[in-house]
Amino acid sequence: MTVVDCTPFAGDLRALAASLPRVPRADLYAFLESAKAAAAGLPAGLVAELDSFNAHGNQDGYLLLRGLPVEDDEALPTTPNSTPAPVDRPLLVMEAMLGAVGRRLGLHTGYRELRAGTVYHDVYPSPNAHYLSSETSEVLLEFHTEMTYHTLQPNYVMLGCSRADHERTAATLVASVRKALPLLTAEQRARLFDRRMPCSVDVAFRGGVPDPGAIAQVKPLYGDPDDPFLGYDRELLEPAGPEDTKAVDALSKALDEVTEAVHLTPGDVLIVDNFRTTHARTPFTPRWDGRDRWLHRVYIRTDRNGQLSGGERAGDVVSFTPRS
Ligand SMILES: O=C(O)CCC(=O)C(=O)O
Ligand SMILES: [Fe+2]
Repeated sequence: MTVVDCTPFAGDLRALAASLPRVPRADLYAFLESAKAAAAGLPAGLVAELDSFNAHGNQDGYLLLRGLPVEDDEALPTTPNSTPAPVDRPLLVMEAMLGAVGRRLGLHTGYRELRAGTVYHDVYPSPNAHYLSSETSEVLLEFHTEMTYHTLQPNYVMLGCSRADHERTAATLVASVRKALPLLTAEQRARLFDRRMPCSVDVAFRGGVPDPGAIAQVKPLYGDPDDPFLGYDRELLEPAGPEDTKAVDALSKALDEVTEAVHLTPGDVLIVDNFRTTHARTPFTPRWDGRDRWLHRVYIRTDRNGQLSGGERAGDVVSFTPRS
C-alpha cells in the first residue's frame, strides 16, 4: 500500500480549501485556475510525493492520500441520487482537494459524451445501474483501465471520498502492470505487446446505438517492452483467436494475483495511474438513506503518453475518438 499520511497537513489544507471559490461550477475554468494557484501552497512533503509519482509512477500504480480534511458527516449534504450536480452546489472539501492536487499533476478533463461533459463526477450507488457503470453497488464492477479505448484516455483517475459505505465492505481494487509483468512468460508478453485487439466501449460512447460492437482497437501492453503501459478491460476487451485469448487470460490471472484492495474512507484521495493499472470495485449494500457511499471523481491529463498537444486548459471538454 502506497499511503501518504496527510494528517499533519490537515490544518493547512483546510485553509487552502477555504481560499477557493465557493461555487466551483459557476465558472469552472476560474475555479481550476484558483486551484492551480492554491496548489503552489500545498505542503512541501505532499508536493514531493506527487511530483515523484507523476514523474516515475510506482510499483503499486497508485498513491493514496489519507487524512485529508473533509466535512463531518452531519455537515455533508445527503448523498446525491442524480447527476450532474446542480451548478450552484457549494464546494465540498474533497472537491477542493481534487482541485488543488489535480492541478499539481496536470489538467482536469471532461469527456463530452460522459455525464454531460462535466468535470467533477459524483460516484454514488443507484438502483438498476447498468453493470458497467460506477453507479453499481451489489455487483462487482469489473477491472477496467479507464477509457482505455479513448485516444484521450486520462493519465490519472482521482477518487476523493466523502462517505464510505455503511458496512465498509466496498473496496477499490488496483492491479499494477509493474507487478503483473514478472508473472508472464516471454511468449505471453510478446503476444500481448503492441498487438491491437478489438475493444467495445462504455455505454456513454455508443452514440445511442445499443451495441455498436468492438469499435476500438486496444493494445494490452505497449510502450517500453521492459516497463510497458497497460490497456485492460475485463468486460470490453475482445481478443480474437485462441492465441490472443490465451495471452489475455494469462494477463488477467496475473493481474488478479497482484491486486491490492483499498477501502476508501472519508478524507482519502486515491490517485490511480491509469496507464499502468486496471481498477475495479467490490460489491456493497446501499441503504438508500441519504448516507450511502459518496465519492468525487476527476480525470487528469498530463503531457505524458501524448494526451496533450499544447494549448489545453484545465476544465476543457474533449470529444470521443476511438483508438484504432
Ligand atoms: O467506486 C469505486 O471505488 C471506483 C469506481 C470506478 O471505477 C470509477 O469511478 O472510475
Ligand atoms: Fe473506474
